[in-house]
Amino acid sequence: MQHARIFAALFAAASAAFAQPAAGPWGAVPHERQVAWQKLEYYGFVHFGLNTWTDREWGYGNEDPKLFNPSDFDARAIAKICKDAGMKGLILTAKHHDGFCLWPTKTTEHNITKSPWKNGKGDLIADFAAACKAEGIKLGIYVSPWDRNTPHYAKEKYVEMFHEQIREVLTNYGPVFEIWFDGANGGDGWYGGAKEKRTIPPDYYRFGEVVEMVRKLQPECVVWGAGDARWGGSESGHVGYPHWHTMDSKRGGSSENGFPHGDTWMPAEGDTSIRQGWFWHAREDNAVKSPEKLFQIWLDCVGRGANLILNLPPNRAGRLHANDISSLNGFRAMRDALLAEDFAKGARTSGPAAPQHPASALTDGDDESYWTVPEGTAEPVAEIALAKPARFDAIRLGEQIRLGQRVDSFAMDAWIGGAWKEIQSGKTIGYQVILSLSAPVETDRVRLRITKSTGTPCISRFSLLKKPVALSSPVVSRDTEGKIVIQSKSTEPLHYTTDGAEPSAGAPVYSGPLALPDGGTVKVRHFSGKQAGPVTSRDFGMPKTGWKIIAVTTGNAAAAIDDNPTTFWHTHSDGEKNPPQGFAVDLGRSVNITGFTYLPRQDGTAHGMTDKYRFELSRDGQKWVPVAEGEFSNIKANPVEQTIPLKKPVSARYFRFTGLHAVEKNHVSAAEIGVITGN
Ligand code: FUL
Repeated sequence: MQHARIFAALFAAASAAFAQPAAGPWGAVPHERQVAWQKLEYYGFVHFGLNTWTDREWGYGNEDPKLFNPSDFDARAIAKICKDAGMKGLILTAKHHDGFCLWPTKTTEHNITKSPWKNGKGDLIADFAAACKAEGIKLGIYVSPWDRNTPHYAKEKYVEMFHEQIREVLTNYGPVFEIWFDGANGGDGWYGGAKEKRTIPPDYYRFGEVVEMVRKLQPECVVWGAGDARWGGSESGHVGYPHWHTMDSKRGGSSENGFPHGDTWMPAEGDTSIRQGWFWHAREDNAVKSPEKLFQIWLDCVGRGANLILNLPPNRAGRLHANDISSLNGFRAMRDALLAEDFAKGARTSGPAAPQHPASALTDGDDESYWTVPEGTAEPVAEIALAKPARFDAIRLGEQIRLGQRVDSFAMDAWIGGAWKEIQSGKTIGYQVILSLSAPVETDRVRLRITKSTGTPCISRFSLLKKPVALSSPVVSRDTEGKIVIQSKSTEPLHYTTDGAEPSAGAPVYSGPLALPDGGTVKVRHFSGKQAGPVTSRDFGMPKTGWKIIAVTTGNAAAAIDDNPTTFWHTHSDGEKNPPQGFAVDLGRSVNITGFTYLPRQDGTAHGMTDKYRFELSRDGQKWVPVAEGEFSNIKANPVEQTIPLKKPVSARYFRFTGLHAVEKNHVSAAEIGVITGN
C-alpha cells in the first residue's frame, strides 16, 4: 500500500526533471516500480503447456508430461513477434493450474525434465529469458497459485512448495518485470490421485510473505494480483471509464474502475487473448481477433490508463500461427498511424501557471514535465495555439502520476467560426486517457479546462491525434434465414471461399447471402486490383432454421437455439430449478455431428452459467447415447463460446444438452447451443 506518508521518500528518488510540485503532496502516489511498469503500457502473454496438447483450457492435473514435445519451438521467434508488434515484454505461464512446471524445478516431479522435449533437458523460462534479452524486451512470469496436480494442495506443505517455486523463478533467470498470480481456485482436481474438491482458507497462500520475498529477490518486479497491480475486471481486455489507478483499503473499489481518490495505488492491467481461449486450439485458428478489434481493445484499455497484456498462444510446433501474426501487425499499423503525428506538439500555450510549471509543459513532448497552477485556482484553463490549422479526431491527456491522480473532470473547446465550442468532455485522466471526438475538428486554437480536480491538477501530456482509417476487414455473419452475409465498408470486390482455402483473386466474388446448409469455414478478403486485403475467417455450425425443441425440463429452451446471443434459456422463472436441467432438439434431418458449441449468457451475469455438461445423441429421439461430458474451464472469467469436439463423428438427428452444474446460483442457463457437422 502506498500512502502520501511515504511521498517524501519517493519524491527524493524521482528524476531531476521532476521539480517540486506547486501543490503539496496529496493522496496515494505510485511507487517508482509502478511508474516504470505503467510506462510499459503493452506486453504479451504466452500460454503454453500441456493444455496445448490436451486441447484444454484448464488441465486437471493428471496429464502426462510426455505430451509436451514442441516440434519447432523458437522462443526468439516469439519474442521477436512481440517486439515487432510494439510490445515491451512478455509473460510466460511457467506453471498453469495443472501444476506442470515448464522449468526444471526441484519442488515437484511434474515438470519439463519428464518430457521428451530436448531429452528432458529443456527449460522454457531460460529460453524465454535469453530470447527476451536478445530482443530487448522484458520477461514476466505466471506461476499459478492453484495447483491441481500436487497431493499437498490445500495443505501447509504446498504453501512452502509454492513459495519455493516463486523463489526459483525469481532467482535463476535474471530480471523479471512482473509476476502474475491468478485468482482462479476452481476446487476440484487430481491432487495426486485423490480426485476431489479442495477448498482453501482465506490467506492460504500467505501473499504477504510472497510480496516480502519478491521485494528481496527482485525489488523492481511488479506483483500482479497481490501487491502492486490489479486485474482490469474482465478477460476481454477492456477496463472501465472513469478509470482510477487507486483502490481503497476500507471502501474497496471495482477492478474495472478502481476507487476515486482511494488510499492505495493499485493500477489496473487489462488481459485478453488474441483468440477466444488462452491456450492454442486448432479450431480457433480462424477465430483470431481482427486488427480493428485489437485496436479498439487497446483504446479501451491503454487509452483509459491501464496496461494491456495480450495473449499469443503458441501451437504444438511451438510457433505462433500466421493469422495471429497478421492481425497483430495490422493492429500495430493502426496504432502507429494514430500516434504518428501529434498536432499539438510544440504548440504555443498560455494560461495561469505555477512557477516552473508553465502550460508549455503540455506540448513540449516531455512526459515528465507538467503544467500546474497556483493552489486554489478555480477551473484552470490552458490555451493551445497551433502553428497552422489541423484536422484531428482524438485527444490524449496525461497527469504526472508521480503526484497522484487528481483530475475528476475536464473539457476541451475548439475555436470554430470565431467562438469557443466545446468538442469533448471527460472524467478521469490519470497516466493517460485517449478519447475519440464525435466528429473530426479543424482549428488552430483549442483550450483545456479542468472542470473538477481534487488536488491541484498536474497535467503532463496533451496531444491532438488523427485516428487511422480502419483497414475495413469484412464482417461475416449469419442472417435470420440461416444464410451467410458478408458486409464491408469498402466497395472493392470481396472474394470468398467456403472450403478453408485462402481466397485468391480467382475466388468467387460475393454478391449476396450464401447458403451454407452444413456450416463450415468462410474466408473472405478484398482485392484492389492484385493487392490483397487482410483475410477474415469465420467458422459456422449448422444453421438452426428448422430446429425444434422436443423436450425441456423447464424454461423457454427455444431462446438457446434462436441464433440470437442476447436471449437465453434459464431454469429460474419460478424459483431456482437445480441442475441437472436440459432440453432435446430435433435437427430436422440426420447429420454427421463432429462437435457442439455452448455460448454462455452474455448479459454480464454468471447465474446459471454451466461449467459441467453432458451431450447425448439419438437417431429416433427415444434412445439416447452419451457422447460428451466434461467441464467448461474458466467460463466465469472468460464467458466466450465453448467448443466441445466429439472423439469421432456421429450420425444423428436429435441431440440433448444437460447442464450438470452452474458456476453461480442453482439453476442452468445457455444463450446458444450449436452443432458442428463434418466428416
Ligand atoms: C484466468 C485463468 O484461469 C486462465 O486459464 C488464464 O490463465 C487467465 C489469464 O487467467 O483466470
